[in-house]
Amino acid sequence: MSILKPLAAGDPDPDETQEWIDSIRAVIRHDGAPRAHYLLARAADSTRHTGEPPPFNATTDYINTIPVEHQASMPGDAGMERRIRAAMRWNAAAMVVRANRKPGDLGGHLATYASSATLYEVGFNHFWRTLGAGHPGDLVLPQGHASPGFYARSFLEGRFSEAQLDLFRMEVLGKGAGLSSYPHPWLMPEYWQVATVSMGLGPIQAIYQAHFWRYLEARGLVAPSDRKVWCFLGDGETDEPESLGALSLAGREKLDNLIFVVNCNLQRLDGPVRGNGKIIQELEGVFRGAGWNAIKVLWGSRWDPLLARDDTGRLRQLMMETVDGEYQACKAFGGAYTREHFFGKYPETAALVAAMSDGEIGALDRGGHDPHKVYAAYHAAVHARGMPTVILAKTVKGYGLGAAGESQNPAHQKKKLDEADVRHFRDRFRIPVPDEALAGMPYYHPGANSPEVRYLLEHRQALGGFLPRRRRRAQAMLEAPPLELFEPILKGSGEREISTTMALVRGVNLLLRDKSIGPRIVPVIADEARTFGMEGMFRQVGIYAPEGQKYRPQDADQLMYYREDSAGQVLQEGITEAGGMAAWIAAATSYSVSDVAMLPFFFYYAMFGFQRVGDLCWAAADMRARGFLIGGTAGRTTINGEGLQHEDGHSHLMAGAISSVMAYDPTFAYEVAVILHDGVRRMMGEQEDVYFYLTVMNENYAHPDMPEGCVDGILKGMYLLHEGGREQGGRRVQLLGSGTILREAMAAAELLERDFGIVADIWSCPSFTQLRRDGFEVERWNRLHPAEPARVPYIAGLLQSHAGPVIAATDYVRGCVEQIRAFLPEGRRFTALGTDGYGRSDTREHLRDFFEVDRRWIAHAAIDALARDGVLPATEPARALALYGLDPETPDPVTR
Ligand SMILES: Cc1ncc(C[n+]2csc(CCOP(=O)(O)OP(=O)(O)O)c2C)c(N)n1
Ligand SMILES: [Mg+2]
Repeated sequence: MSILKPLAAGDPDPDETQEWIDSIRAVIRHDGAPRAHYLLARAADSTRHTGEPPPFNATTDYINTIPVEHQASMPGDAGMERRIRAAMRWNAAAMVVRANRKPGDLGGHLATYASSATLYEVGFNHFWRTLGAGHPGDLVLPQGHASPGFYARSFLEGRFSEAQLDLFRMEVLGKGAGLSSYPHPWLMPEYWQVATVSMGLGPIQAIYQAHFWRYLEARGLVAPSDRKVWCFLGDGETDEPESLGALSLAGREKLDNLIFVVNCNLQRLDGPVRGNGKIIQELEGVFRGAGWNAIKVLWGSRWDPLLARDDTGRLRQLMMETVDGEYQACKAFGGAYTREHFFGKYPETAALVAAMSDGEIGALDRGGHDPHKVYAAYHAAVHARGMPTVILAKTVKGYGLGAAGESQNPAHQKKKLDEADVRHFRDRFRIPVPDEALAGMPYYHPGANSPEVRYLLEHRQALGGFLPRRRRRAQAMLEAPPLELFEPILKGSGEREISTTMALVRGVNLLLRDKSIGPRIVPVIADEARTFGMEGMFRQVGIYAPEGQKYRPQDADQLMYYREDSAGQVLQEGITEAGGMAAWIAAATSYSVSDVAMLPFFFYYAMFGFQRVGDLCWAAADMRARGFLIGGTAGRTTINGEGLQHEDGHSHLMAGAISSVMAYDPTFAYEVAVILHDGVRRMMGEQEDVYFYLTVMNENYAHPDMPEGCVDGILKGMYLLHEGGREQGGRRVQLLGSGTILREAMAAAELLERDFGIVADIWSCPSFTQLRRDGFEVERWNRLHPAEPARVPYIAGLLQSHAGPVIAATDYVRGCVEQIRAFLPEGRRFTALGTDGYGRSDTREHLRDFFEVDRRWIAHAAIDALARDGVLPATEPARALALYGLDPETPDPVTR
């Protein structure tokens, strides 16, 4: 038990220290470790009252957390696993090296998987269960750039051919058989389950997956199980705020279905992660502080005898005081260097290795490369109860690459090996590739019937089958409700003035009552429910709280009190859009990950969606997420008092950049109903891999009944809302709008008629994005089919029979309506109005004047267009400016 011996250095009275340790050991022997912990905690407490800083330390010695005598021993054949691992290392490297010998600079990574092969292989052989008949499956989130290792395993398993390995990063040439650079369910929909390569998104998603699984269990939607989320991340990756930002949720909710494995190779892309410090100690403190079970796997088994002989405590002292930059140098320069610069620092430590050769010193492996140590840590992790576990595994970046990259600063970007490097690699891992074949770095497969492959397959069979494997559709088909379900919002509001936000919340409430879809709805909120008028849901369906409600809420006597419930349906994630989005993704991919299709609605405030968490929005699409994102109280002039950094004038451009996002900006309640219905139909009924984005606003006005025959147009993005009468002398214009600004266009039509005798047709355009998509599709088809009759873009078809210039205005930047310019009927004049520039606070009226999107500016733009077309005398625009009080010298809003 040398680890309990006191460190001599800095200890003024080692004997006294030893006495204390002996008595604690006696307590452990007689009453168990929990009692010993209790006594120590009370003793430490009593020191806090002395005025000295608290003595408690969140970190422990720089040695393995699990002592040798408590290590679970690894079943199976360690020699066999070593040979299999070697083959995977080789093939993973061969894939990258071969790819980079082809023209095209395909890139790829050697060093990351080289450092983490053991971490993955112990999981594959002994722990990770596949989704399938007997088990709901563990979910493994790999480090994205370790993907060659996954492909290498699948190759040995017979899932991929050599030809496919040669299509690594050649997905175009591969025509569906190529292997994607990183985990991408969009590109390999039956293989990868998650998209993780954007640093930080894996960890935060993992936490919310584990959280969401508990939610599904608590709500009785899945049976409780022992399935786990395993998330691999790099030590450099922990710099990302998303990586560590949600740790406290996992600690607070005691998510013992969650295991993080941090591959601590001490390096990131450019160099050391913490050259002057110790990343593992830093992380240990952070995770422990957040309520995690932290297991350090620092040293391989060959260190055990040295530590056992460390009677003076010098070795542990040395381990603690050596910084990561030095550890890296030891691995880069080898045994002789390590003897001199590490062990040589103290006579006691030099003596410990005096009888060892330099080769033996060099072979003192780090813990993350020792399957026995890794197994013991995983074993402890899956058996931990009441807290999530992090395994901090110390590894070597580029392990085995030797001079070509092992522990070298540029290792991350190493993707080529020359023949000498290849030979070294082959020899180190004893790969049976003959000298004469080395130059081509051929793949190595021991044969489908080899003991290695049989071993591999048997172990996977015992764990349910191959991994990764992705389910494309939930097995159970759900019936989407008919449009009539939304009857109350399809018909007009009469005199009552409501907002589209209210209409939407009403729609979600109607869905909540639907027998088939209702239980699948997941309202996700980042502390803005009251903003959207959704507080009624608190009482109605409850807020998910794993421990129920242990207090009497302040508003308990109110009808709509703050009700927390262990089976609550609302996910109130607190003020974290990243957390809300990660929870939404977990729900939106639950059809695949858990075979339970859910329909999440994430309501976020203003521009804190695509702008704030755009990378997660992208990952969601990549993962074929299905659900609704709701940009609540949106628009640059409609959330009038909020000013810059709130008012959203551009999210539709961002949403429109993601092909599987259907983005809408409705004006009327019935439009909301039609879009909602279509989303539920497509995503839940048809199980289509799309997601919907709606912006809804907080301006109250009366909503009309749904006009006949507009459903299709709403969904396509445009329909005729009001047909003007007959015009005279070509005095006709087409006014287009969306959101609340459509109502300004309607008002502009009245001004035009009254003041200038101009007739306007009014078009509601809930989605300029959809109009643009249709336009591009038609344009491309026409280009590729020159001999066939040309097709007409949807918008051009609508406007062909409606003469006059087109004026389009919304509460978003001009680029938003600009999307349709190319698809208008030939020669049609077009004016785009929008809210470009920085937001600011004022009344809606003032803001719409400022951004030049109110009825007067729209009317003036129409008159200007007609004058340019020669329909109106050239003096009319000036008359309009004067009549409507528009100052031609007012500075452009984008400059202010
Ligand atoms: C958000 C984001 N920024 C940058 C990158 C580019 N990148 C890929 S790997 C890497 C270094 C990773 O270092 P570490 O997390 O320590 O992983 P290791 O390869 O050392 O295991 C970087 C910067 C990325 N993938 N995602
Ligand atoms: Mg690293």
